[in-house]
Amino acid sequence: MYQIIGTWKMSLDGVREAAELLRAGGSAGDAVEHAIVRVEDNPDYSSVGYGGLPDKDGHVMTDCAFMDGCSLRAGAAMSVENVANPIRLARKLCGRDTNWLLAGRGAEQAAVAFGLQMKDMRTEASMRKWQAERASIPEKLTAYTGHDTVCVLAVDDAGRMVAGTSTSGLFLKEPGRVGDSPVIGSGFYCDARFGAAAATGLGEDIMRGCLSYEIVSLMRRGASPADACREALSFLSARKLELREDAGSISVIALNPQGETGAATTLEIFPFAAGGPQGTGLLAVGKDAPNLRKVTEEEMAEQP
Ligand code: SD4
Repeated sequence: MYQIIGTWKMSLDGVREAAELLRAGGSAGDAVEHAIVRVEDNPDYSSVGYGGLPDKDGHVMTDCAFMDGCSLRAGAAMSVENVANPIRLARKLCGRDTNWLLAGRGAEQAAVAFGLQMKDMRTEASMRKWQAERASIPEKLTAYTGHDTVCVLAVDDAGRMVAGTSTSGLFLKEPGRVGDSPVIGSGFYCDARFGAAAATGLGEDIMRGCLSYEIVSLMRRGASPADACREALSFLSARKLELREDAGSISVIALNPQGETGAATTLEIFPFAAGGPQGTGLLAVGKDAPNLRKVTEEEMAEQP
């Protein structure tokens, strides 16, 4: 049974349209690409794609990934500038035997060779914010509030399963800084036999727990997507607390071949969009409310 989920309220419109594609017999890959492109193209979302917030030097540098769970192949790119839709680049790279994870100039050259649209990803608003805040960069950079990386997982009626991610990373990050989103096993993982998972939040912390692989591995051993998300995240949080660190800002989502979904978070509330034969809507979990629930109209209005 087809199903698609995407992180944060910002993915809701794209997930709704992508669910329609899946209902009409479209592939999981097309659905994931469609849902992510919708967020990348929207300049109101300052953590992804066009209008993303720049690094310390004023460059909008994006990271992205696409993984096909049937072939276990992935494509990903990091520190990429001026590629209009990074997810399309990741998808084009997926399927190669070698050279499927590219960085910087090489990734941009590949995008041009694939004939992908190139575009200045800076907007007046993103540059205004950079101008205003670049003189006072906080010592400890934090994840965005209420929105972050767009991660989309989908399974279609033919059993194909795909994971995709796209982000412009931390605002005011050091040039060359890369988070979890293009790193296989950390920001995303997908094996069509067992399930798919992806993460959003502070990449430096997510990578320390290789969270997405861990979640898929728990599903391989029989856990439901919800239990796998909770177990993997609470293990990392507990480990960080043991090390006298806070639990950090991390949220994860998962999907299994039966179309069951799950999520877990260290935040008060983590909303995500879900679309399937029953319709599309916004669900949420919270650190103290781990069971999946529908987001109320009131909460919906408060989400960026
Ligand atoms: C990263 N998880 O680069 C991504 C997105 C982000 O605050 O900006 N997090 O770490």
